[in-house]
Amino acid sequence: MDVAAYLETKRQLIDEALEKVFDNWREPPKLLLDSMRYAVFSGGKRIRPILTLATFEAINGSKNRLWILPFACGIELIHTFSLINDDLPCMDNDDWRRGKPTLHKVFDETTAILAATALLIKAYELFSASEAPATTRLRAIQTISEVIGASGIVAGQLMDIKTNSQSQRLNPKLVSKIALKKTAEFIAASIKIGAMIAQASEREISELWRAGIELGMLFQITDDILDAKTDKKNQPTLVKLYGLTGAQARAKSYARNAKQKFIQVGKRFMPLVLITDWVAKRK
Ligand code: GRG
Repeated sequence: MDVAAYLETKRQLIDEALEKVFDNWREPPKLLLDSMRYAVFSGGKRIRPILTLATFEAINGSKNRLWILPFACGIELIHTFSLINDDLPCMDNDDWRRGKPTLHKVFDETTAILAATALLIKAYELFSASEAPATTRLRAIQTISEVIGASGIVAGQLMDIKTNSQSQRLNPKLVSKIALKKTAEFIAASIKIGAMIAQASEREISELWRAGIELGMLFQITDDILDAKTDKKNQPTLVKLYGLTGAQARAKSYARNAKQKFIQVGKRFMPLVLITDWVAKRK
């Protein structure tokens, strides 16, 4: 399988579904619509919804897409919500994202905050409207809420920001926990949601979660390695903690563990193994 072609096909599928979400959105003010569109269609890799779709299809094939696409789209909208917030002056204060000016720079902070909020709420509307059986749908919504809430991404962001502003020595446990909470659990949840909606067994769901955590840590450490050359911020990254060579060694080990775990769950999860390789090698 050509993984680059696979990712491109899935990215297009997600983009078409996201376009439909915007086309069917009933009459938001033009300013909100323009700002949400700017944030959502600005060149994201769509890795989280692709993982959701890839996991679902590994179990279920291409039938019942209307069960999973609302979850895949909602997950991307939540990711976009987090990036808009992350870039705000009161958070990371970034002027650029994906080589383009950040949302609050093109519009303003008020519009950016409102656009992000509307995207988060839309995600929950989409989840509720999935055609998956109600019990499964509710369990999936509970999972995503746990991962993004006060014990998840929000916690990771707070730890990150508060660690930035203190000039203390980096604490390995804390830096790893920030990566786990800000990034790895959301990646693992994107996979878990695909498995849950496909009605995988409890054993498969928990094994895929564990493999997803390894992939999520690989994703963050690779991000830190790629950012290391340009990073001028006082952020507690895994590269600052382990050094470049140490981080590269850890990346290899996360990739090995993730692939081993995906293969152990079953051969049908081979696309997730190939995506792991792609994440490890991305430039
Ligand atoms: C409740 C979701 C939520 C957020 C509120 C602002 C905030 C708290 C959290 C910030 C989380 C954050 C920005 C984590 C960084 C994760 C990360 C590695 C982002 C880059 O992901 P890519 O490479 O981005 O998938 P693209 O550009 O491809 O979409």
